[in-house]
Amino acid sequence: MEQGLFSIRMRASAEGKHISGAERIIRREEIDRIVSDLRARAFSKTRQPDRIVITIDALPPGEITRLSALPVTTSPVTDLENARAAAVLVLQQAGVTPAVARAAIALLERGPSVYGGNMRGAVIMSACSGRRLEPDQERGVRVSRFDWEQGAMDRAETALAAAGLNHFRTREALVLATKVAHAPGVIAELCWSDDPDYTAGYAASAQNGYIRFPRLKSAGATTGGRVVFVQEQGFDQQLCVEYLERTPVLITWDKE
Ligand code: WAQ
Ligand code: MG
Repeated sequence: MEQGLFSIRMRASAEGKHISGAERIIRREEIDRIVSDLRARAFSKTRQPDRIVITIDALPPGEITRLSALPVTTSPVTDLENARAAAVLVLQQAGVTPAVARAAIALLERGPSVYGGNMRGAVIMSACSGRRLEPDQERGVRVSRFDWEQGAMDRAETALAAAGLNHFRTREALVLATKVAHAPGVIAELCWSDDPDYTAGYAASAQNGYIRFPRLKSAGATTGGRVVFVQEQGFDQQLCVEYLERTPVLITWDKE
């Protein structure tokens, strides 16, 4: 039994449009420091927010799920078309039909919202039929309530830096991908950023780990997102979404 952990989440927006968000799972004595970090982060983007919401919820006492961070591999493929073809192969190995993997790439390229453009959350896609299964196809499913376990972020940062991976986006994407890879019904995930300056993406699964591709989209492209592939047969949407949005998960770093 564990007590005293809090979920803290920040959302910054301007004129109703989302600018940035971040979240942590922390101890009570860390609240002041993290509120200050998140506030600084909200103001760190070029676009200044006119609204910042910071929410703090005590996590119900009880066991917290701990998962070991997925192993990270960087693909040597650096040209866009070959990287996408390699990502399709990685997803296929995890059980995604190749045509579905290609459709997911085309969807992120176009902007995955049903109205076009980016989503705040993830698409949930049947790995065999390509059918979209998320409840809201404009917003998507927002993965929440996950963080590094205390001390794990520093160890991960050191180890990833030794492999040449210094960007905070890599560390953040790895924790999210580790939570997602263990969701009920999920077999794989595909992601690349919507940030025009950040071309890296990944294909992740519990089976094959986190495979990074330094270039999964063209520089300057403003569309991106996340597609979570699920086994459609017997898929329990409510259970999966509840886990992604609400189950607190701490990620450990047990590697060198
Ligand atoms: N839950 C679900 N979907 C999310 C979440 C979340 N918590 N956060 C972001 N997304 C979706 C949303 O559609 C965004 O538009 C999209 O993902 C991209 O978000 O170097 O930086 O924060 O190994 O721009 C991947 C490669 C970087 C990192 C991903 O994503 C690496 C990245 P971004
Ligand atoms: Mg972004």
